[in-house]
Amino acid sequence: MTRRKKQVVTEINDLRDELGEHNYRYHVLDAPVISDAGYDRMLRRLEALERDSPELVTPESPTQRVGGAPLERFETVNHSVAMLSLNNAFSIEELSEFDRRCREGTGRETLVYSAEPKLDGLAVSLVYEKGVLQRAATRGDGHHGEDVTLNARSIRSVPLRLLAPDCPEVLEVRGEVYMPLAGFKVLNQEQVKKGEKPYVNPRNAAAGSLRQLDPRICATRPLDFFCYGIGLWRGGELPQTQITTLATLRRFGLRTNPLVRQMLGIGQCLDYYHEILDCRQTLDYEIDGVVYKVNDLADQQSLGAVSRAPRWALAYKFPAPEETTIVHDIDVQVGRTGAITPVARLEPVFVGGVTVANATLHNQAEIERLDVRVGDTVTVRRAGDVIPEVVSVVREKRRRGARRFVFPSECPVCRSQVVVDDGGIIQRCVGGLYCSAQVKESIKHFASRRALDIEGLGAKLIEQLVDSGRVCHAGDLFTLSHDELAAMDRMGTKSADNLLEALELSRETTLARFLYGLGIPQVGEATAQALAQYFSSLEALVDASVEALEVVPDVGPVVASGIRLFFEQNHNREVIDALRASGVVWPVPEGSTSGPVGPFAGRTVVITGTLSGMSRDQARNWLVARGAKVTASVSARTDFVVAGADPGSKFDKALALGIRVLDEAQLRAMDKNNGN
Ligand code: JCF
Repeated sequence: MTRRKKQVVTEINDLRDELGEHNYRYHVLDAPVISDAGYDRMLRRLEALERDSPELVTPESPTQRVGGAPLERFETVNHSVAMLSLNNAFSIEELSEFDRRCREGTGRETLVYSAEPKLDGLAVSLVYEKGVLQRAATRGDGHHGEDVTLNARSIRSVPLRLLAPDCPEVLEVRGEVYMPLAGFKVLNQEQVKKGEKPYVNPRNAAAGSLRQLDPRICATRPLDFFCYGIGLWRGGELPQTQITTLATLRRFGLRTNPLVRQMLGIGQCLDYYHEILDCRQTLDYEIDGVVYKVNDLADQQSLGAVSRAPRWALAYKFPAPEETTIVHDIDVQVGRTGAITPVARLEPVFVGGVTVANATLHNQAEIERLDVRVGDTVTVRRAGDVIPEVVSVVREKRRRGARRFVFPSECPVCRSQVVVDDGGIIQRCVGGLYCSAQVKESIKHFASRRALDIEGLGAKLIEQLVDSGRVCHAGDLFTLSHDELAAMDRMGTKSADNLLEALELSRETTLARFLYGLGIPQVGEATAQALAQYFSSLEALVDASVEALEVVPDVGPVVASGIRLFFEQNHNREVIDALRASGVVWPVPEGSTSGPVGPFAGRTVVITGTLSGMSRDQARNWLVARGAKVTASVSARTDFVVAGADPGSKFDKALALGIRVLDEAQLRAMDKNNGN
């Protein structure tokens, strides 16, 4: 290398280090030591040097934040450690209950918690290898998210390269991408100026920006990032508490929320909640509560997680915002299980960041309790992702002529009788599959994302298919022809093609998804998962006695009888038979799957090569007994591959797809570590 070139290399490296340092000072420490203009000058100098020596450009150079051609779609990525969401609490009672469970679970008299504001943004995972950002992904369903690397790279507070030389070999950081309020205002002004629709709230704006396929558009959006924890940590020593984890991440150059505090006991947690509630208006971002976490990571491990949320963390939500508006009408909706819900049709009102035109009145008893009448002025409340509800009537504003609502004695859709159910609370149509409203709702549920995930089968199409008599139950979906679909309203050859392809794809499912999709009363996702794990086949489940069902975790006598009753109905069995006859399949694990939901619950695993400690069959049974699904081939849905000696093409495929590969020792370590 010439002396000149050496000088260039040195200057480039120095500039990158300095720019990295200033970026850190600006975004993480909030204590810049140079002006924006000074920063820009250095960046332009670096750009000039790189232009003259393009061979010296690296992806993590500060000049490389924005780039790449627009994508056609986002690739799917697997989260090798599931990205969990948080359980919510809305009252002191629920908060104390959380504390009690955590103390009981850990055997400690008083617990240390971390506390932080709960941002209203989007959870994102960032993977760093040897300190360099490799991948950014959205949470998605917790197991599979979308690859948004190019967009995340344009967020200035996301470091392309970590600062500390002692960062682990592989580090997966988790945090929240959000849009600061000031930036949100400016963005919406620009949207309006361009004749485009403004975003409803900062959360939607952040989500809409991160989901832009053209990285240059996302780069113009004012996004920011706070990290709140780690997913994967390979190599080096793991921090021992949540607080030290955040301090360590901050040292690595990642942005953490300056309002994070350590709390001793639930009393201090409650004080913190009030402090944050009081200073909420002064923050430059939207929050909807505070998050508490058991501070000790070993305690977190021993508490574990239930279905989609950890037992060691809690979001204590702020009271939901309320507004007043007018009830123009009250009518009823018939749900999937026949439950008839009265709904207030409102003068549209902006509450909790969205416009609300309908609010639930829950049931007849609630209408009586509120004494709500058509024409009344009412208070409505919208809590985050919860359905808006009518809270109270403003009695002073009641006008003469306000009309009482008469609850229908027959189903407004199928004219079947309405009976009172569930301890006299819920009104239910007894029409069952005779009621087209129930049929439509159950098909919507069957096709939904967490069930069979049939893309493109929307509510409008389902309505047409049922109303025309062509589809009477989910099993009929798979008998639809191209011409039949293309002839429906708002459909054409192309959308018919797409839907047929989606139907084809959805046929290969899992037993858990299938069971969830059937809409058995009281069987949600977690219970469906537990049932699928316990019973090796659908046949075994269909024939299971109430006693056998009650052995499954979280299945009590009521749920067990509900499941039994469901499978005793001939029409339900017919639908199941029709579905199986039309080729709906799922992988059947070999050997027994009986046993508790294990450390590998929900993971899809592939085995390749010769293992030393156990045979392939033993390994398969070992994994299945711990809750894993063992499949034969590697796909985007594979969570990890276990590789022994002389691995085959599955190994290469895993590498090509970026899927994690474990050896036996790592597998056993993961088992000990409860799947992490
Ligand atoms: O601020 C948040 N929205 C937030 C979400 C903060 C956290 O500490 C979280 C979270 C989701 C999951 N922690 C987990 C485990």
